[in-house]
Amino acid sequence: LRVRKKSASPTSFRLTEKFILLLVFSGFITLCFGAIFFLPDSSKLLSGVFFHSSSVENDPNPATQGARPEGEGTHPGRDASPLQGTPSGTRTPDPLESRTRSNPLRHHTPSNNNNTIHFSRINVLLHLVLSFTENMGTHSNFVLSSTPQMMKFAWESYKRYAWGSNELRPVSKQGHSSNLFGNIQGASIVDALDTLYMMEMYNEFEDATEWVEKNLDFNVNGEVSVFEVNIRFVGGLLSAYYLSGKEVYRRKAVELGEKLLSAFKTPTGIPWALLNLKSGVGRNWPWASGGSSILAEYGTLHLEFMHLSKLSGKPVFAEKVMNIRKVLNRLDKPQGLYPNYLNPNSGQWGQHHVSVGGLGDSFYEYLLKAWLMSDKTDEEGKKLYYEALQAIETNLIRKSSGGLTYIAEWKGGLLEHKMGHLTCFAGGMFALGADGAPGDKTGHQMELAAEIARTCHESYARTNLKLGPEAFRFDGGVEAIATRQNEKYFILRPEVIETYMYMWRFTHDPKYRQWGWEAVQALEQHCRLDGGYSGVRDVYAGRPSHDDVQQSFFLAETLKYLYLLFSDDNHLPFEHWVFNTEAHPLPIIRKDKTDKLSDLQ
Ligand code: DMJ
Repeated sequence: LRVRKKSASPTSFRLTEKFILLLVFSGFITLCFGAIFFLPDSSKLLSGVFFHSSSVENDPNPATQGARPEGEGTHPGRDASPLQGTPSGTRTPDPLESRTRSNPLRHHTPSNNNNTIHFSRINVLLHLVLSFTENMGTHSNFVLSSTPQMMKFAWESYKRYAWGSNELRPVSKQGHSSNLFGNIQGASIVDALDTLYMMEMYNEFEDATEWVEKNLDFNVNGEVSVFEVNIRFVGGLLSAYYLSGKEVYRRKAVELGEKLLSAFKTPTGIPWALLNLKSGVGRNWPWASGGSSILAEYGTLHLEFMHLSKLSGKPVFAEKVMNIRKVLNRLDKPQGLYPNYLNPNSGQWGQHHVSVGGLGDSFYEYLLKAWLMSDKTDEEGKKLYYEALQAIETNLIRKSSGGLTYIAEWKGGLLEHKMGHLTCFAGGMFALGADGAPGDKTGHQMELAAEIARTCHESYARTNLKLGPEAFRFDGGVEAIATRQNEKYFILRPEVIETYMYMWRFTHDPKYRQWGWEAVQALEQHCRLDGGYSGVRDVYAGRPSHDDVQQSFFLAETLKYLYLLFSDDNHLPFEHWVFNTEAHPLPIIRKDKTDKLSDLQ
């Protein structure tokens, strides 16, 4: 002991040790002086990162306090401008270029700088040191569970155990493929591309690009869901193209789109649900009301197909989806509602079941977004959306005795007082559409949106695991609770977080970030396993039983919407982008670009 004590004494330092100490000390002093003299510009940035301005102080969300900037990856460079090669050949400024390179969990943007506090250089330095040490300790849990960290873990787990398969089985640590994708592989890779890019995980994005170049193959003998392949693969490829400018993504998207065209070979042009990519033979789900096509499937092609026409210069894609509109316009709508089933041979409705959740949901979403994506030139899309919304409000939206607003399901005029997790996306949709609502209804639609968000939050809050059930009911004495065993599961779905994200963007009410943070904690606690993230079988159980699937939409949507919930508003701003139903951002097609597409609209 004595010997050690002696050797540690400063008086006993040897010359070389003294020299090293001097070097370190003088390095530190130089750093401080450098920072003091070069801080004017960075002080703004640092004040956003390390200090809480007034609005941050009001925010109770632990997620938003004391965040440190994520290490930035290396930008992979662009082959070309994301919007080059359009039919009109004019370059539209890349909306992404204008965004801040910000930490997803940082509140303040240059545009929010009114309330940025300007500190003296010395103060900035002092706070920098203090915040750094503070963050090292108290916020380590938070830093670990922040969204990019979650994405990194989900991605690396998939890469380690299931690379090239469609999805990951995180318990059995192997690949998984549902029958939705036929023999197409790599759903998680394509679905994750834009999330990786947005989170500046450029090395991972490059790995994914290499896989797409070498392995993504649509010449497969297998039957795919036209809807699923469109929203995940076509949507994912289009967004990857618009974000990165890499030609391979444009080429692959158009190649797949061309294959999907065979699905439209029906007497009415309403596409089949299923298609064999090799033979080009289509059919419908055997369970769907006498061979009907499904509203949410044939009604969720519009955004992607308009972009395919734009990027390929071929009007055929836009023609196919505009024809779907024509068929629908000719039909009578019971009470103004759109039934979930439509026979592609006869052009007549099947069973009169109506839903804003499964089987109906994204049809309504795409009416609104078709209008927004057309730079508000698609007046028909707008009219159809607001008319449909009116019919939904009259016939499906109800308030429980406990004061929770919900959207019921309609079966031939009778209401089933059940709301699906899928239906929870509608809060975000109502908020997104509120601004354009006719007849002074903006405020009303925002209220409706907020009420749906609250109800969906309650469906999470009333469970043991604090994750939402697949469906919850408002009958038999319960409110926002699943009563049937087969409705108690949670498969990492995004819709509730999607609504929080839209509500946050439009209201800046901190409760939406607080609710998002609750979801992050529940996901980390109950869904994160050694081998990735898994869904759970019963959200009311004391302990989670895992379903062993990391859904590709967890990477495409759930984590992306979480990231955007905690990002600056100018990160993929709504003035420039719309999200397809799988959360793949597509740029708005500007009306000043007169091309074939505008004619078709
Ligand atoms: C996603 O594939 C899409 O959001 C789709 O519109 C509905 N279902 C899943 C996620 O729950």
